[in-house]
Amino acid sequence: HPHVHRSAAFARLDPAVHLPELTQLVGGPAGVAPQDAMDFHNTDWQGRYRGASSLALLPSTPQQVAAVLKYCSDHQLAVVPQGGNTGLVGGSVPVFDEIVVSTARMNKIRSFNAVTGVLECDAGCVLETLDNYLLPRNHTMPWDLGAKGSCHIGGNVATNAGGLRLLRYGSLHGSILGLEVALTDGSILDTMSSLRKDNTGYDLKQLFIGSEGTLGVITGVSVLTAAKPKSVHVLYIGCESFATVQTIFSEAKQRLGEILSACEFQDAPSLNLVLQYIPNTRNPLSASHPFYVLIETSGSNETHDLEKLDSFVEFLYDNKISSDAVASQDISQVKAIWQLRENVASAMKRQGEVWKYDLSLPISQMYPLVEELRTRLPREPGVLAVGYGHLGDGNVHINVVAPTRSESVHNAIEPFIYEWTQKHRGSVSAEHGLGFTKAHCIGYSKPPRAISLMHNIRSLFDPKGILNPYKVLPHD
Ligand code: FAD
Ligand code: 2HG
Ligand code: ZN
Repeated sequence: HPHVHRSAAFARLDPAVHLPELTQLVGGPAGVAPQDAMDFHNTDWQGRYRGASSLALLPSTPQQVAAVLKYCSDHQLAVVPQGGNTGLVGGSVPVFDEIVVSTARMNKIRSFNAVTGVLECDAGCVLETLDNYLLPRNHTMPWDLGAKGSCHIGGNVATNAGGLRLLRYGSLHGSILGLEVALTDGSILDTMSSLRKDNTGYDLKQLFIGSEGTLGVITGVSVLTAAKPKSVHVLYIGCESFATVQTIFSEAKQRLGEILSACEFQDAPSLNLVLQYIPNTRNPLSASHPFYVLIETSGSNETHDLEKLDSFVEFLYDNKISSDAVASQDISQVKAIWQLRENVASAMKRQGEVWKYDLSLPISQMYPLVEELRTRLPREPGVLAVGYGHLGDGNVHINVVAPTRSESVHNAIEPFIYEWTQKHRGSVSAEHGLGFTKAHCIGYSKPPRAISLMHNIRSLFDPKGILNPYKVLPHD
């Protein structure tokens, strides 16, 4: 990391002194990850960052987490909170020798109320495991993402993950009813609650949603789950232009109304990479198109939903908005179509080195940016830009891939892409957070006064600055 130096403020782990004491705080050797697991804990999902930590702790209770944080704070040892380690901005792995504190062993469901839909669980529960628990109980998680098989609910909260259901259920700021958080002073902040309404003072839990491990370690989560929809359908639509993509979104809102539950888009190069790298995928349409829109409907009455969907497709055909659309016929086709969109990130990774941008922009500006970016990129074999994302949420993912990490590609993209986003009053991180990759980019989306208040809040919760150093906020 040429632009970051290890802070001299931090102590180095002394295996003779710190290790036995920390091992005791996590209840013995079972609370310490084996050495052969350190490669996993040190390396991010993209394989872009590799830390040099020699210790990952696996506490099994909130009390253990709090004790570890107090010990590390007292001994000036830096810490990285880690969930499923699927984050995309280098926030979940050590930059240098920080101690990893993982939620992997805190994975119990605490309670579920089938009347209110409130689920309380440990922070280390895997998102998909929670959904599989809820489905037979006629409920579902109010968010979903491609990383569901590995990401932890604590990590989702810490990143304020967006994902594929935000259009329907809103952000985690609404779905999370309470949190339990271990703090660096050794205390546990208990705001676990099943109340939807509670205006008693400042809503402190909101601060931890999207705090990316800089304010405390989330150990417990209370979430308002959703009723499981009885009828779910997916429509995959081929489009000839990005103007058509926008028309489809606005018509879908009008014509599908309350059953519209997701609206995603992807361009042809992003679909082609999925078809190339992900086994058992195929384009379900009769031809290739420059753009594809994925629409999901979720409702409670199959006949009613199908009637609406059919007439929506008819509308698209009659008005020559698209001439090529396919609707899922059963739940396996729903999944197969979602795979085409969910697997873009995995397919990109197999193609080469990837630069990722996760922008909120006015919808009309999303694709013009991709096109302008393409004109700037070096005309070299294997250099490619793709655009896709959460159309309905105003969130575009722009990924550039090249055969190797290259200065000329990097300089063609940055700072251009950030300046462009700032000019259009967008956000340089819509849903992935700032982490390590984008800690220096916050100024493109937030004014100096906001950033200085964030520094103040951070030092209130973490006066020694041990939590996820070098991440989220600019540092010297
Ligand atoms: P980690 O990666 O382990 O950590 C992420 C950050 O949170 C780090 O800064 C870490 O320090 C902190 N953290 C983790 N756990 C805690 C805790 N208990 N307390 C305090 N801090 C903690 N994101 C989206 O928003 N939408 C998507 O659609 C989406 N799709 C994805 C698809 C794929 C294939 C992948 C690989 C990632 C995707 N992501 C998406 C990125 C997303 O941020 C993560 O997948 C997820 O929210 C992180 O959860 P995690 O448990 O893996 O956290
Ligand atoms: C998605 O929506 C994820 O597929 C990943 O947020 C986006 O990898 C990316 O850029
Ligand atoms: Zn996304």
